Amino acid sequence: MSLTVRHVSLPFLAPFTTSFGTEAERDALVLQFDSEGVRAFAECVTSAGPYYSYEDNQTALHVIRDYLAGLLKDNPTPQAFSEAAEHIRGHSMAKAAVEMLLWDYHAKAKGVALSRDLGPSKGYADVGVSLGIDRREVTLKRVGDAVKRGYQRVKLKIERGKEYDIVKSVRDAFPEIPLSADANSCYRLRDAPALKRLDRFGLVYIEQPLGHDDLLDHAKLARIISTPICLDESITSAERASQAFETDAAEVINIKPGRVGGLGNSIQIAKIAKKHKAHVWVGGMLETGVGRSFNVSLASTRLVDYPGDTSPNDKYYAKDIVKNPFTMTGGRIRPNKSPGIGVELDNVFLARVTKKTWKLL
Ligand code: OSB
Ligand code: MG
Repeated sequence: MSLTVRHVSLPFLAPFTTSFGTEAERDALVLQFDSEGVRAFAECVTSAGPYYSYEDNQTALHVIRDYLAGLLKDNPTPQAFSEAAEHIRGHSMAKAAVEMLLWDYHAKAKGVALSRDLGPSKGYADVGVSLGIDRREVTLKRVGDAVKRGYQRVKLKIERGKEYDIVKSVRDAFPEIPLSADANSCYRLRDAPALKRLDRFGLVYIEQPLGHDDLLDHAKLARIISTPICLDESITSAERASQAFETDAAEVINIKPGRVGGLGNSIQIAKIAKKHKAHVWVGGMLETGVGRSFNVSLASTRLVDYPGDTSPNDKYYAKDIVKNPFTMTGGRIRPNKSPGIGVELDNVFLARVTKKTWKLL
């Protein structure tokens, strides 16, 4: 049995800017687990610094090495692992990386595709695009290209004070497209008037306008604006999802398996949303082909009803670490059919982009 973690650095085709900063490359931790002749992979969604969340690559590596790796003996099921890891507070991204490693492991051991193992499947994921903050002309060009490529929804990253102009420009040029805006937590409740001005643009939702761990002020904001609220950062567990719906803080949740502790919790959150007649979609963290394959599998389950941020690999990278990147037709991506996540690693390229390797088991 062995557990290997690689720090992989892959340059983006273009830097990605959100209200919390700009990233020029994906600094990913890629996990590899070998046991009883089965080789599994997963990706931790943390990045170099603690900006989207308090977790970053260093905290994740620490938690995986010092607390989670030891729980892998006897190849536990993802559910058994999550129960064993419950006494460790927080660190959902580190836990999710190991939980997903076990989903891939057990799906491969059984010889079934992960997308089948996750429950009833649509057979495809509905795909939208997330566009980083950029100059107006660049954004308008990107939206036009996205519409031409068949994306089913366009999400614009917004920043405080500049939201009205960018959303208006895009809406004026594309009156009909399903459009959303993601603030990544850059507003406070006192900014409600600026957010209310966006109501006129008919956004399908506004994503995480307020505090990264807030529910209460989102519930207050929901009574002021007519645009539905989608929560991302604030939803770190199934309990938080229930609380968000019970308090009417959100009508939509962006599920990122990495943020909520893994695929088991993701499915639970999707079921909770269904019970509340709310909507869910699968988000992204600019993952390499490894992390992307988990997101696409989850997004193709019947429980997920809105288009997600699971663009094909070539939106992000000139070359990815997998040999079989996803392709999109008609705004849909089909999950891989071979066992587990079904990606084939390009080992030569992987070695070239690996900055450091740790043997944890
Ligand atoms: O808030 O959804 C977000 C990227 C990095 C961190 C946070 C977010 C995002 C994205 C991009 O919106 C989604 C993707 O294309 O992977
Ligand atoms: Mg978001």
